[in-house]
Amino acid sequence: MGRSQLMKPEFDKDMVYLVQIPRAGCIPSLSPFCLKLETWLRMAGIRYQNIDNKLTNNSSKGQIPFVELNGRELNDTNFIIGELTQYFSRESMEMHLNTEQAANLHSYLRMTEESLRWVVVVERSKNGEIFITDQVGMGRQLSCPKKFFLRIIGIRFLKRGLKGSVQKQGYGRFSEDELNAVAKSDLKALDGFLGKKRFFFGDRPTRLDASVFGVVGELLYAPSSKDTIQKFIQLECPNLSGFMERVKVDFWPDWEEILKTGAMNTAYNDSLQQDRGYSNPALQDTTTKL
Ligand SMILES: N[C@@H](CCC(=O)N[C@@H](CS)C(=O)NCC(=O)O)C(=O)O
Repeated sequence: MGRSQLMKPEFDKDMVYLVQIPRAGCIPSLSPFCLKLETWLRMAGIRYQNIDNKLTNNSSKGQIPFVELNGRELNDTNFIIGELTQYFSRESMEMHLNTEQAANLHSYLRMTEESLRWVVVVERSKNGEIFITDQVGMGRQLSCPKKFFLRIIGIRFLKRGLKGSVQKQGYGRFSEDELNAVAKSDLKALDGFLGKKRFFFGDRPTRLDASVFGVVGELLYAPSSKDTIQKFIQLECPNLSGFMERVKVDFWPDWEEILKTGAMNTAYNDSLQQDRGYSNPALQDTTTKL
C-alpha cells in the first residue's frame, strides 16, 4: 500500500531517512534491497537515520525500502542511489570507471537484482515463516497483536503472494536442481568477475558492491530450507565469500549489536553525522565539502 503522508514530517535538513522493515535476528534486514541501500549509504558516508516501517508503511510505489530527503520521497534503490549521488556529490564513487567497466557494472547489477534476487524470493515463498520468528526473524520487533495476526493469517498471504510472483517471473516453476543451477551460475559469475580484487572495480566500492552484498547476504546469512547454496558460496566461491566478510567488517562494525538488540540506529549512524566517508579514501575529499 502506498502512502500520501511523510514518515518524517519534521525532518532535519539533508538527513536521509531510510524507511525499511524491522531488524531481524540473523541479518540486519531480511530484505535484500534494504540491506543493499543501507550498505550503499555506509559506503558513501552519507548521514542517514533508519525508520522502522513496522511492516506497514511502503513507498508510494508500494515497495520498501524508500527514502525521505528534505520532505521528499525517493523510491526504488537504483533511482535513490542516482539522486543521492547527485545531491551529495558522490560521483567520485563511480567516476573512475571506464566505458567497459560501467557496462559490466550495469550487467552484473541486473544479473544480481533480476536473476539471483529471485532465488531469494523462491526460498522465502517456501520458508517465509522465518520472517516472524524471534530467533532469526523480526518477531522480537513486532507488537504482540501484529505478531499474532502474522502468525495466524499474514504469513499465509505473504507466502501466497510470493509464490504468485515467482510463478509469474518463472523461477518458481523450476525444480530444486534447476533453481540451484541458476543460483550457482550467477554466483560463479560474480566470484569470477570479482577475482582477487577488494571490491568489484578495485579498491573503491560502487553500487554493485552494495547490491551484491544485499542479495548474496540473504543467501549466506539467513537460514534457508536447505543449505546447498550457502555451502556453495562458502566452499566454491572463495572470492565472493571473502568479499562478504570484508564488507561486513568494513561497513557493518555494528552487525552483531544490531542482531542482538534489534536497534534500527546505532553509534555508527552518529559517526556518519560527522560526514566521514567510512573506509573509503576516494570519498574523503567530497565528504569534507558537505
Ligand atoms: N526495484 C526495487 C525492488 C524493491 C523490492 O522488490 N522490495 C521488496 C522487498 S525486498 C518489496 O517491497 N516487495 C513487496 C512488493 O513488491 O509488493 C528497488 O530496487 O527498490
